[in-house]
Amino acid sequence: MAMGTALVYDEEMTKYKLLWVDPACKIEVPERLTVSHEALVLSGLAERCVSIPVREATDGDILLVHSEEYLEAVKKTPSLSLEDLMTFTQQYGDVYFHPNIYHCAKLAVGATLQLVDSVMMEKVKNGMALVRPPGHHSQRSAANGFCVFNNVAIAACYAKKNYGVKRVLIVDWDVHHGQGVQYQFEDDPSVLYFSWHRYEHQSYWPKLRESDYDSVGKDKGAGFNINVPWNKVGMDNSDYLAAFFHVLLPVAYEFCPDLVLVCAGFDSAIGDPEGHMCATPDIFAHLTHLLMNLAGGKLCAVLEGGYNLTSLAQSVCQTVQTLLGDPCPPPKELPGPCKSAVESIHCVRSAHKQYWCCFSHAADLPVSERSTKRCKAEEKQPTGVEHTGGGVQEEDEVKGEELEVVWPEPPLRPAPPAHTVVVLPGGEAPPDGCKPFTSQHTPSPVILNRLRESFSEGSDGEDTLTALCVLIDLVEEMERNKIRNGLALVDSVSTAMRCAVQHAVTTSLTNRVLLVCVGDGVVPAHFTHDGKAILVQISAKESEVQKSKYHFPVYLKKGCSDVAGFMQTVLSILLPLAYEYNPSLVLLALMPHSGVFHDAWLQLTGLLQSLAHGHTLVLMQESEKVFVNSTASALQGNPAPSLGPLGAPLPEDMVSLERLRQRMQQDWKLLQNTDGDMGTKSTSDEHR
Ligand code: Q9C
Ligand code: ZN
Repeated sequence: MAMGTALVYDEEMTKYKLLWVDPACKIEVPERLTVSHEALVLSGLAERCVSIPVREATDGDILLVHSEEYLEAVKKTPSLSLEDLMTFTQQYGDVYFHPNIYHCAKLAVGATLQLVDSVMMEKVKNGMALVRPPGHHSQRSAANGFCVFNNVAIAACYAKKNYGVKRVLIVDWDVHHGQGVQYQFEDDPSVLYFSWHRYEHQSYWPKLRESDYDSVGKDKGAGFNINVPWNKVGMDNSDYLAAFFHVLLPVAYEFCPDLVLVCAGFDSAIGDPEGHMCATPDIFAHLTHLLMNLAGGKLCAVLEGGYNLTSLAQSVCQTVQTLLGDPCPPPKELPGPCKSAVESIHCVRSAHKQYWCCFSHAADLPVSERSTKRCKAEEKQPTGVEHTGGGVQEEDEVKGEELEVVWPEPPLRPAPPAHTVVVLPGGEAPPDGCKPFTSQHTPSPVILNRLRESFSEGSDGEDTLTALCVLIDLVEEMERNKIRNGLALVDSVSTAMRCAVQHAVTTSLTNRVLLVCVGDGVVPAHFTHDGKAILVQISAKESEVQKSKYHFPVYLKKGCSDVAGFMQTVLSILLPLAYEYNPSLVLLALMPHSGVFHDAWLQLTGLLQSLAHGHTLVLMQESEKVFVNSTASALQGNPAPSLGPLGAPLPEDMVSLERLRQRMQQDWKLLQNTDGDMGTKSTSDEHR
């Protein structure tokens, strides 16, 4: 299995800049690259990466996307006079040329291709390329939006050509629409392009009709272009996560890419003078993590925009640190998406419901809202005034004065000294890279007594007690951040779970436990009454009733064995719930004979690692021994295998999941994906 994270960078790409006065271009400065790289070095992240040299792209590479005429024209720019450079520049929008930019643009493409090579040849697991100029706005025969060659579009073509990659997912989290990427792959079903972007009903640059949600792709590529237009500024962590849970991730899993490319622009983060959004740099840890179990972990992030140097550098570090496998910082305060974001998400889902099974039961649009552009433009309010924090109003910009936006530094993300420990019945060898866990402490008499009272019904009383003591000790070591993950093979999942959660909620350290049970079996739900624990059980038992406000039985007709229904549950119900709950510990239980598809279980295990500082305790019934090695591997951050393109979940499951989601969205705002009367209005809407 490939290991390590590549970092592709060369200082040469800082050696061009704007040589004349142009307010539209003055934010694109060499320091964008130097501060990002410097931050990686100072934080110690750079030296943990595998450093990969850049190269110059060849003409052949560039011609994968661009026309010969355009390439020849750009080739001449190094010898142009300043005046001729300015004239040459004027034929394009929001871009500038410099005598050295052609050289840098070749390095930017070459750096991206070096990254793709390292990942595809399994020299590394994943990586990031820090490049200038960016790429996603450039088109077959045009420079645009600071971009000269389309680095990521070229990379997708290159991967298809050189590595036989069948499906590429491009995630464009830059705040601008990468129209260059959209144009390149519009009719191509082998490349799925997802972009969210500041749009404001077509009033924000590049002001294109085709950036709206109803541009879904053409001909064979219909359904493979996904635009999420943000019609307000100030979108925050909740809005971004909602777009991932309710749009990108379900489609991405259904599509099943062989490679994920990220147009990693950080102008979508707080403080950016272009984006005016409010998402904090730590959100990129989560966006990255949520993509890391696709394509067997083959993920290449390539820098695009990002113009607030502080926000940019922090966001780059968050991304790289996640690629390296450090625990994600828990996202705090997720009030749910704002009304405008829900509306955009609703529109995208309905525009794509004919193309993707995961949206087959998505709500239709009210007839009056076929186009957000047409319908909303009239009722449009002055931009930004509803938002606080990130919004800088037009007048301020005219005066040339940006209000200073401040936010706390992202928290540190220390990795515990021990990564994954296992508790196996006597004599079993621990899986690769795991230490067997042995109790360091003898349990206090208080604990022993409590255990004896609650758990010694069985015949082998003392043995059970000893085993439970070990589990309790393990939970405590995880709470102390001495150990990241644990995996225990137990003779009764149900008892072990009851014991672990009871202990966790009675200690002062852990106040929120997320319990996830996969498969049928009696699971005690009484400890969920006060919200100190919440329980999600995915099973085939229809009779299961909700026992408390914090108990969520999810019924699937064929139980966990239906991969599509299982993943739909995980992505659109469990993850948003889990993120909003923000657990301090995750207990993941594999019930006997759950029937869960092995790789789907591993996907779940991997995905849950972004919560609770990465602390998951997995409890598995002894009969499920064949899952031990692979589960331990997933806990250690190794990407789960791809599931293959997913088919349709059973229609009746889709109906019941949708009903459950609608019920839950009253209390859990991150589950909202539908605007209008069927959904409840978010309480956080008023100030937006
Ligand atoms: N105030 C990238 O982020 N200027 N390009 C818009 C509106 C163009 C951004 C001016 C911004 C281009 C890669
Ligand atoms: Zn941008």
